[in-house]
Amino acid sequence: ERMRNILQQMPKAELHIHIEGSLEPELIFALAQRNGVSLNYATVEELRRAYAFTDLQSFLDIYYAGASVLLEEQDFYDMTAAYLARAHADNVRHAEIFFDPQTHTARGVPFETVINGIWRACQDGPVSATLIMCFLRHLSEDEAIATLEESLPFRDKFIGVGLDSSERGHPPAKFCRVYERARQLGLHLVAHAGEEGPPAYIETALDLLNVERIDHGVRCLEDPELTARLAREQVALTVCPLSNIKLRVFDRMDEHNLARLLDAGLVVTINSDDPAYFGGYMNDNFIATFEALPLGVEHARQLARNSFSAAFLEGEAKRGFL
Ligand code: ES4
Ligand code: ZN
Repeated sequence: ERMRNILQQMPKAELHIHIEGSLEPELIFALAQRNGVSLNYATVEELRRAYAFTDLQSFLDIYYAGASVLLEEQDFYDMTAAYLARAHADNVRHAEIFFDPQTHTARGVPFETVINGIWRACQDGPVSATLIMCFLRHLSEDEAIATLEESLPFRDKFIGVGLDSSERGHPPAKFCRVYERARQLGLHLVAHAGEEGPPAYIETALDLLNVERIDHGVRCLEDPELTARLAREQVALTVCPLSNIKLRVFDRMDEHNLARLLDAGLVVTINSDDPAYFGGYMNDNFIATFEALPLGVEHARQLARNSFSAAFLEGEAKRGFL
């Protein structure tokens, strides 16, 4: 109970949240109605019952279906405003939010509709928030490059690029050229690696893409040399405990390796990934992790400190949070 209060009240940063994954079933139905989009589910309850995932791909199929109700700039605004209000309630003081433009442009929604809606909500929101544009790794590198070019008129509205969607069979090496171009543009670089994919993907994300943080990265412990390197170079891992259970990266929370990652000296952070789909927001992730693993107040403070030190904040803003 005391621990729960500490976790809830602690100021924290969220560094791994897909905004499309914050779309709650109730908002999916409301937007479907507002936009005249038909869904394959009759009720909120029926949709929720479909959230029985067996792996990353079974989740992604439903996640892309849910996102199909987003058509107008106001829809993207409303989704983002709802997430920021929820994050604020969890004492999140800063969020670096992923968005997936290709999920929407492929359906005919203009790039500017997506980014303007999300960005405007960030400007209006109760917490500091910045945007990271993700490329869908199941699509080609040429499509990622076209997306980066399309984003250039909005260069000042996002701070970095990331890589998400189906990991297996789509290694970081596939995206060398687009990451080099993003680097030249002065963008921050992150990538999902070592969630379902092997430790080698973490290594190539660092060596070939020059990423500054690894999203997930939990499979690094299978490779002791890689683990030592991540500790030495203080590469942050944005770990998402409830996501890892729902997508069966670990069978049960008491088998999660987060405590071992911390013990190895890694810069671990706790994040929600797709909170509407995985059973909770930031504090739900902290509480579930601390209930299952041998972690105490010092670990909590370390995780909160890590979230700000790993954030892409600079100068006065960073010092203010640390
Ligand atoms: C994602 Cl958990 C996860 N992994 C990869 N891509 C994603 N997109 C949204 N959630
Ligand atoms: Zn993710």
